[in-house]
Amino acid sequence: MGRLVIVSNRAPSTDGSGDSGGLVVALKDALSKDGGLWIGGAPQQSENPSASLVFHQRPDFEIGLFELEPELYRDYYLGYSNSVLWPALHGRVDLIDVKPHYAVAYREVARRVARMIAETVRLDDVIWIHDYQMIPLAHELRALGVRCRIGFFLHIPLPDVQTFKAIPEWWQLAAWLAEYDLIGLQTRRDLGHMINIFRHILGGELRANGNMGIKGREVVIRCFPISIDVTGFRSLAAQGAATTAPPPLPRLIGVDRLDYSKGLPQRLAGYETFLTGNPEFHSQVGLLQIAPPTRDDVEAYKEIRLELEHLSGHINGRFGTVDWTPVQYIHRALPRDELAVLFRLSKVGLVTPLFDGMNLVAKEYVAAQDETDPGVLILSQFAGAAEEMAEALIVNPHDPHDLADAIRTALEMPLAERRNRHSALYSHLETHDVDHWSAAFLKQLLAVEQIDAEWLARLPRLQPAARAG
Ligand code: GDG
Repeated sequence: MGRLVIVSNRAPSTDGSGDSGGLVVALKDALSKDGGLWIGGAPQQSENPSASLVFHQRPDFEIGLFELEPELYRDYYLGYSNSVLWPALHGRVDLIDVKPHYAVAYREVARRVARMIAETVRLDDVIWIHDYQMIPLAHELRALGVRCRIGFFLHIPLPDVQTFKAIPEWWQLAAWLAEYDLIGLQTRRDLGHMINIFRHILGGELRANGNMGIKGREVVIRCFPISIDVTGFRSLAAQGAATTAPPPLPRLIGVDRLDYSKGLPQRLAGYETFLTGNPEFHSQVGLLQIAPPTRDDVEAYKEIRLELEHLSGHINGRFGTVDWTPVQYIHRALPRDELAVLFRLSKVGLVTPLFDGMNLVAKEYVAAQDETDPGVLILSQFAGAAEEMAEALIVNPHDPHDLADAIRTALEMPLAERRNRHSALYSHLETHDVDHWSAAFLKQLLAVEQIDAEWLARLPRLQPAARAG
């Protein structure tokens, strides 16, 4: 194989700062082995963007930044990616903000980025494209004659076909996806939705080998549940906790980007129901919610922020005393090592999204625990992580009574049961960490047969006229 070429909306820093956690750690080894390249958006937009990638050599791998004009970036990123695709793929079609120029910008960015990639890739390179901001790239690259193997991983959920069709460009998106050699999804749930989308929209057929046959091409679709650096996070938590005093009261903790998909108002409603039905816990427990801002310029995010401020103020006003604040709400990002310690020193981890591709916080909470006296994870049935983490207390985030019961159960759970549940969760994570995830995806991508030039020339372009349903 040649180089591994990663493409994502944002590139890692050019000096290696801020690498801790996340994708960079996961992909570093694979990238440094064969002189890898990471292509991503420049941190700042530019009125005079370069027509080619701007390269930076780090000691471990090379970075190629694509620059965009501020207006184009806004329409592509805050517009189409985060006001159309993000809400739709999270099942919130009521929040979609359709503007035709958003879709134009999205396509234009993919065309430009594909041209920059085509200038630099070699035939034996393997291209791994990340997430919903970049869906048309394989289509654009093939149109430019790029024959490398191209894989795509969707970090967020894929909804059912009817919800998918609420996106005005639903046909086009399905056709773009069908041009990848490999599509990776987080869960079996999403894999099922991918199969149905290809079947109903493009007339695809599921083959015995699990691949989809779609009008003369074969697309490999598999699920690869993403994970974290389990042992690294565990050490971070253990080291920090050794010098940190535990909180005065048993603590419940939630850590989420302030996003409507994360179920924060529903979580507070469940906590309020718990406090209402269990007065003996008043002044005996506290909820710490950390919710750093994200995509502040999108209207729906301003609304969720106001709602959360209102609800936490309401609970504190209703139940708080001079000596007790039931909800501590922090609307700021904290350093990763502090988070790890906070997870370890919290009796209950609350992870209650309404729909989530995976949810790494669920895995971080488990990894951070002290195995001799572990806390309890309360996990939404709608987080992708629930497919792998059955030993958590699984809840329906829409039902405040279910959540309230789970909080009580978690706070009263005997040590032996906590240890059993934690041990099952941790042993799974230990063997299914982020290295396992990236290795599994790359192995599958390398197993795909490289397409030859003649085949690419003959490849029928999918046309809307070929709609099957
Ligand atoms: C997308 C998908 C999928 C949060 N607050 C702070 C902070 N965080 C960190 C967490 C965790 C990460 O951010 C959030 O990851 P999630 O997986 O929970 O959610 P998304 O950001 O929505 O990610 C998701 C993921 O992609 C990976 O494929 O699991 O389903 O939506 O690591 O700890 N980190 C720091 N300070 C904070 O205040 N340092």
